[in-house]
Amino acid sequence: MLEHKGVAYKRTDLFPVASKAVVRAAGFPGVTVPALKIDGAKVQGSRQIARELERLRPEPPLFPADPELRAKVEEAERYGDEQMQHPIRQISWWSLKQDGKPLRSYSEGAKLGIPIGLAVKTAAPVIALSARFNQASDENVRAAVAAIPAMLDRVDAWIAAGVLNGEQLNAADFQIAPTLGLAMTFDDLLPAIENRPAAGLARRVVPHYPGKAPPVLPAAWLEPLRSSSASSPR
Ligand SMILES: N[C@@H](CCC(=O)N[C@@H](CS)C(=O)NCC(=O)O)C(=O)O
Repeated sequence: MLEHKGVAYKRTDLFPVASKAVVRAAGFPGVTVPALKIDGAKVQGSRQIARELERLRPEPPLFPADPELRAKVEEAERYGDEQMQHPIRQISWWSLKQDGKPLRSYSEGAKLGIPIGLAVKTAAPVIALSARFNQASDENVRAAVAAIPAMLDRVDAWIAAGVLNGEQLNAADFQIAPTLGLAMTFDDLLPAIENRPAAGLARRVVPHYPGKAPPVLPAAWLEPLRSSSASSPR
């Protein structure tokens, strides 16, 4: 969104878990990232950041001027934030807990302040805690996987309706595409997504999403995805 607005920025990446304390120590009210300091203001939360950027720099817009279309974009944006981020986060931590080796690939380009090799070597407890904090239990992750086809159907329908992936990218595109991009780094999930319009949105907004993880999910959990990828539009 910063690049869309042409706002120069300095990026800092934080270790999961420790990020909570760092963000608090930096004076933000909550414990989550993304968090942004801009013009002396501290803005936290992806949706709040979109609105503050729109206020500070209206062009190019992140929200359509037409009120009806804006309401639809805001609905899609809220859905992405509240319904899509969490299940994909749960699947991600669960998968990395089974096999931590792919972690290095996710750290590509990260500005952590210490060497990536060292960060990766000390990652096991961070992964375990992140899985726990995100309630990434077997049961929840199985449910999260099963929810993916309906999620993708919604995104594809919004794309078909011109709410997402239109000529001008909007706040909902920037909200949803990174979650899709993360999901597509998992070889378990990629086949269910890659031939759908949703994949086109992800690749447009985040052409080089770092990370790649080989399959680790039990075959039975992936069953709901098999019928989804077979029936998805090509
Ligand atoms: N949905 C919110 C929060 C995002 C969120 O939960 N971020 C995670 C990292 S992906 C986080 O900071 N977790 C730390 C915590 O919940 O304590 C947003 O889009 O800004």
